[in-house]
Amino acid sequence: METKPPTPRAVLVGIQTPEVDDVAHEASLEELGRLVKTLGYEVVGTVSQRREGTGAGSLLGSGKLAELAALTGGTGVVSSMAPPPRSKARARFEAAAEAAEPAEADQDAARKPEFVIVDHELSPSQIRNLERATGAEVLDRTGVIVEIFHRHAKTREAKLQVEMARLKYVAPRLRESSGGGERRQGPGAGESTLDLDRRKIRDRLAELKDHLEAVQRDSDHRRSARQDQLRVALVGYTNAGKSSLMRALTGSEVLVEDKLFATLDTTVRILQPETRPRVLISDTVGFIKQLPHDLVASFRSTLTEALEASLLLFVVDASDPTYEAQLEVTRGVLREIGADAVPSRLVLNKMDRVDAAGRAALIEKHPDAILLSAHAPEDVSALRGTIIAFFEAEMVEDVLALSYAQQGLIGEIYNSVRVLSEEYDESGRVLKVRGLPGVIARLKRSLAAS
Ligand SMILES: Nc1nc2c(ncn2[C@@H]2O[C@H](COP(=O)(O)OP(=O)(O)OP(=O)(O)O)[C@@H](O)[C@H]2O)c(=O)[nH]1
Ligand SMILES: [Mg+2]
Repeated sequence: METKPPTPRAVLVGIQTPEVDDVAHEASLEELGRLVKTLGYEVVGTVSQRREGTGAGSLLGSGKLAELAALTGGTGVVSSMAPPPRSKARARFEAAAEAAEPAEADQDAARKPEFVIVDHELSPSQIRNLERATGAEVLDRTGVIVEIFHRHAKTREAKLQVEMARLKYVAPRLRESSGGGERRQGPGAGESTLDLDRRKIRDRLAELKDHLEAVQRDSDHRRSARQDQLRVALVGYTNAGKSSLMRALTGSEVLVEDKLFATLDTTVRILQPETRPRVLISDTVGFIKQLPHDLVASFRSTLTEALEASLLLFVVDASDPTYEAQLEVTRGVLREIGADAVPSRLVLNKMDRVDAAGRAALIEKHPDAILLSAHAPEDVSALRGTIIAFFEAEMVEDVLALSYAQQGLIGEIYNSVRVLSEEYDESGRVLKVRGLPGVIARLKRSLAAS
């Protein structure tokens, strides 16, 4: 008989520190819930507490900790005994997942959550303490995001990058497996199993780094081939609708999903209907608050794509009450990598979900923004017009002279600038062209050199 392993259950935990207001706190937990669902877990409860900070050894006060432990079936106390005890719920869950036995319906309803998911970055000892008190497995926000990236990575580059970020996340959180500080015999003698695991991780990281560099040399090559083209990058918070716009603008079949981090790889497509010169649109990985630093750094190809674009479209889900905070996260990450010098336009998406009063308020707050819905063809075609007008305004007219020996360059010229007229004289062809100044300068250089 076909049986599915039971859906893991999770309790969310959030601390509301004094600088965080109620709306932001709620939104953050809601977003964590969506991240957890993206992982395929079911959220069965939330425990939240106001505290001065998130640094306490067991994160929560003892009363709240007991409340959480009551949900997960743990003891509620942080005993100093290693390893952390497993709750009956978690043991049953693991046994069921292994045997893939159908869980009885009533037993399933009574199943306690096997995961505690905390909306903050935790230290390894906080994770250990919470696991001891709850008997559940504890993941923090970073752990969840790293896990999602791990599952969604498709291309070789993304996979390598995510494995590196994951190892960097895991390494400091490794704990002694049962048997504690036992010493090994033979090669590596004198190292504890923990040291050995850490050494393996270091070796693996070095290996990954080499692979990654090779893959990136390749993609740098492809990118530099696109260097002089008219390029637009769609950037923004996860789930804002970047891939939907990409699809609508380019007629491509990129993945659109109501999931966080549906896109992990940069894709580049031509704006349709095609223009001359043509415009390339790139879709990029979404951002999220507290995006782990290693992951930001590792998404080099996305970020480079943004840095090298002539125009950034900041896509925002305007129907989300926290859209401004989301926009700030996006701006912050791009500022960090120096992409704030690239010209940009704000695109307020999902306007079909915003009422008239909301629309008026958005216009007042962001008078220069483009308001649209990625699902409305007339909006998308207006955006296409805006993109074309942007490049049109940057373009200049100039004259290129080709000798008869240089006719081989004609294809490249037609691809990178618009040819307004062609004339022939005794020395060759004279083209009147319109294009970006940088592109024309490069064409002149290659004509002079050939
Ligand atoms: N109502 C409405 N929904 C939209 C609009 N644009 C996108 N969506 C929906 O929003 C969800 C996310 O869209 P995506 O295009 O995958 O978002 P993304 O920005 O690429 O997300 P990531 O790849 O996760 O960063 C999907 O369910 C889309 O159908 C819109 O204009 N209106
Ligand atoms: Mg996407």
